[in-house]
Amino acid sequence: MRFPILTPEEAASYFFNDAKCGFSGFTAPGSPKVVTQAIAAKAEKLHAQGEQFKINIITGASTSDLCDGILARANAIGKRTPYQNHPDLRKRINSHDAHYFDLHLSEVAQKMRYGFFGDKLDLAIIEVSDIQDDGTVVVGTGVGNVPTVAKMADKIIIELNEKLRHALYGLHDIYLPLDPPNRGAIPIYKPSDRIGSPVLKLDPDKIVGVVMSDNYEGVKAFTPLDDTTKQIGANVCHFLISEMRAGRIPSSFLPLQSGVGNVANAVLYGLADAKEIPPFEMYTEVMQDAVIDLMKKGRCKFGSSCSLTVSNEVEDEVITNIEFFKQHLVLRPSEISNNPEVIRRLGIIAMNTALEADIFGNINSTHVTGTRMMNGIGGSGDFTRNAYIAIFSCPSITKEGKISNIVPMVSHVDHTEHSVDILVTDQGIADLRGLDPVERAHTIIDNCAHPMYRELLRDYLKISTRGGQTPHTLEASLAFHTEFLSSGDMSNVDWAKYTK
Ligand code: 0RQ
Repeated sequence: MRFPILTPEEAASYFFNDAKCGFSGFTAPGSPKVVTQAIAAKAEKLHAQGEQFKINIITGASTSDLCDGILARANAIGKRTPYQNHPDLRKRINSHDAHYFDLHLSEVAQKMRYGFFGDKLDLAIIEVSDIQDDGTVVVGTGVGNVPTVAKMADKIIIELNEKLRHALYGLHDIYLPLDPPNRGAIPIYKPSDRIGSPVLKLDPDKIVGVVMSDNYEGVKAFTPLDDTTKQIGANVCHFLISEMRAGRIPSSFLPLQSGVGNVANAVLYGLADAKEIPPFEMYTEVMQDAVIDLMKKGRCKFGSSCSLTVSNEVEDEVITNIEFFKQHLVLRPSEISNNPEVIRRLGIIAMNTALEADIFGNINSTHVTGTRMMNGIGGSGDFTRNAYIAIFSCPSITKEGKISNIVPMVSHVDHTEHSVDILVTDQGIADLRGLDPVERAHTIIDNCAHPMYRELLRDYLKISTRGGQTPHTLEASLAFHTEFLSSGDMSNVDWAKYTK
């Protein structure tokens, strides 16, 4: 190999305080795993000597414990964007040790190129499964913003993943759109269309060295499905079937997008048994374990994604049978997997998860009780705003009923009522299309709220008598949340306090 082999410590020596860094990958797959451990150790050593050392990181999405986790524990992250989901980074963000700005994932690469976050990156770490002497690489199992990161970085450090070596050629479709005013159409007309290259050409002069790695991605296995998540999955499938019967979804079906988390995984498992739904395609950003299962069963014909966000066990199975999976999936950069133009054209059915929804259909996916960052908006906005049908799901109650996921007013808004078509909980389905705010409120309370909260929510509407199109009593609109913060149980709310 033309490039020097570096130890992780040698690679880490290039990183300096306040460096602007771009990392490959999207969720754990494709993100750096080895150099990051050495950077964390370097940070701890420097901090012990009283020196400042934090780096600023742009990724594709969340990473893994070997990246966000270890760097957060070392307090080595200055600024971070976009999506994250690691508990230790979450703590740093909520205590302001790490600054975090949360962006729609489709926009990160272009905003970098437009110079919105500075005119260059100092350093990039890019995981690859193969590299040639001219700098041509086959990237890993998560693409993210890698074409743009490679373009903008002064220096590139490669992590060559032995575990994936010689396996992935042909899995990716790498495409970098031109920036305005020169951008043309992105010519994807079906999820399986390929418009770019299976490889990415890096500037060999920027590559300072290669660090070897041999880890799978370490995606956590999902919590086993429980009755609530199974019921949400069944309700989403029931809705999709009824739309097909009504002719609003063609009998050949439309491509599906599915978000992250336990609820999204349960919805996908529900599709395995929904035999009335024909074998379908996905145009999405993450492929979870459930999709691989659906592919093996012939239920999912083809998947376009940015990442193979599967557990180590499933990743092993994919790599062992990689020729089969290359026929059934393609991995793209996030600005293409999440591209609004393509999502609108293909007629995607978007299925994402809410932390809470309000009775008018506004969605909070990111902030617990309005202040504490959970993960981030991820790609949910890219898909929701451009979908053929935008579906959100969540349980009706959380923490044994001390939290109602249906509230009078969300404590933070990620997706407004204007973008949300369907709300699904374990209780049922609220079809919000064509409804005014009051009609929406009754539909959501009757179909999605848990029975223990329905009367409280109806009473909220009754006390909201000031008029206006959207009935609210502003003093009481966040009373579910303030009650939870004071007594630990939203159901203790007493509207009488607000009507005197
Ligand atoms: O907490 O872990 O302490 O039990 O939140 O809740 O029900 O397990 O939900 O794993 O499906 O995640 C919205 C966070 C849901 C995720 C969110 C508590 C609950 C539990 C998790 P515990 P569940 P899931 C594509 C699209 C935004 C990004 C996105 C997400 C924990 O789906 O991050 O969609 N979405 N991207 O107890 C307080 C409430 C709560 C609550 C749940 N109302 N108040 N706590 N919890 N509701 C992917 C990418 O973009 C990469």
